[in-house]
Amino acid sequence: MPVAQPTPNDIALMAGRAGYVLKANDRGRFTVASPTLYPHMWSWDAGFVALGIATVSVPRALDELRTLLSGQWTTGMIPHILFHSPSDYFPDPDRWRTQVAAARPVGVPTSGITQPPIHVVALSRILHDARRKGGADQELAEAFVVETFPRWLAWHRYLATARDPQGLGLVEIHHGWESGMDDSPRWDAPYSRVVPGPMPPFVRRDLAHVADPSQRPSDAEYARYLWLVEQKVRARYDDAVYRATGDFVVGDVLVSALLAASSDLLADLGAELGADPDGIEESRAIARRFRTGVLRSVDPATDLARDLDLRTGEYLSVESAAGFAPLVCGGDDALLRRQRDLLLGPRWCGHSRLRWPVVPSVSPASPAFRERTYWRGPQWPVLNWLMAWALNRSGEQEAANALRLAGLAQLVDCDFAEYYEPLTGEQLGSKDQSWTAAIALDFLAARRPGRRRHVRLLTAELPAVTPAGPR
Ligand code: 9WN
Repeated sequence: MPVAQPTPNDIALMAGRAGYVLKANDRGRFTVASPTLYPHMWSWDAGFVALGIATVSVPRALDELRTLLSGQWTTGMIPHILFHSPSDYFPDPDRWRTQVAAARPVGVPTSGITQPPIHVVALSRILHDARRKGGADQELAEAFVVETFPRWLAWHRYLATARDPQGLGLVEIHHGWESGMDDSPRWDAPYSRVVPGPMPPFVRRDLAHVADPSQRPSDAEYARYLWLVEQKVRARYDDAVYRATGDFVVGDVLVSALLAASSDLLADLGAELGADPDGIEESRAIARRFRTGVLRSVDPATDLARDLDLRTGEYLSVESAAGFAPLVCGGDDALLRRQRDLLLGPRWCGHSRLRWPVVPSVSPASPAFRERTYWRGPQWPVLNWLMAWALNRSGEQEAANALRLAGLAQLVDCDFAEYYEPLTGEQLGSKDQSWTAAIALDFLAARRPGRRRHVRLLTAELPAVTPAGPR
């Protein structure tokens, strides 16, 4: 079904409203993931937020990443939440009890687990914007890359060593939250072996912020999530101790693909700006190893990458969007073309029942598909952005643009929901979600190699509109 194009008025409104959402969620030097449900700084949200803000302000985008780095542990780990002030979000710092870990940062309470390494992807987008603008923005961004190169490398090195001690080329996650896709069916088999033991009682607070509890993970799932937190605390957040004692240890293909892509980019940025040659070589080696791990996991029967349950040694075959990890890390052109066709075809974005031809979190043709439940089927605009970014980077501009146009059409209501019901287009979860607004800004300001238009026209007929006022 052809996508109805937003009108010029829609586009101007969307740009203005997206900027307004990000401004309203701005807390000075960081942005809350959403005003109600997620009133803190989340790690991968911050990456998307920073690249969206960069379309408006390069210095503010860099501040976002600098604030995130203030939470980095001495192991190199970037934690998944930085808690700058008290709130009703649960689990809170009292539950994470990261004071048991010697590696925690001083100055800001954090959680004790990770999220996907999108940050250097964001940094490269910010640098691109800064160079297009030139002058002080360019100087600032280049100096930031040089200054923070060792910090990003330490983050990637942490994932490549503490989280892949056997050198499998797959980053090991210790909690579904580390994948960013909390209740994805990817994790059903490993979670079925997580049996909560004795732990302090808890009251969920997320349900107070959504209209319908069925959009969120169930209570049984939450008990498992909190049990894994308990196991991390008992291991004092030591990865080797957790590996020996914890219930959930899985090699995640999308995290691995992002590590490979981010490491490629970090090496390129470092080479351009004169970073330490050993660091550049280390980065390239990380990229090679994790690209190999991802490609090795591909199921020849489906052409999708598979997570590896490291407790059982079994690959996990689920038709989730993470299966497109090879698009993100590249390395096999023939597979890339097959994945492109699969993604745009009838099992995925081209499925006849979809309201918008936008990447769903799980294939609507899969028995695991649930159209209203969190990461079990709904469309997450950031995931669509990621696939569009990956296609674009691989030279698949037409396919990338198809996802981009459909993604913009989906957001035309300007509510910037956390996720969308894929069959009806209904908004689900939180409204005014920062990363959704951020990727809208980025989509509106789509880049062309070597230059960047103020707004890439949705159709050749539409006039150009600058997303955040005149430059
Ligand atoms: C737990 C903030 C985060 C996203 C995740 C998304 C959701 C948290 C939650 O919200 O996770 O980290 O409480 O459900 O699954 O991807 O980063 O937007």
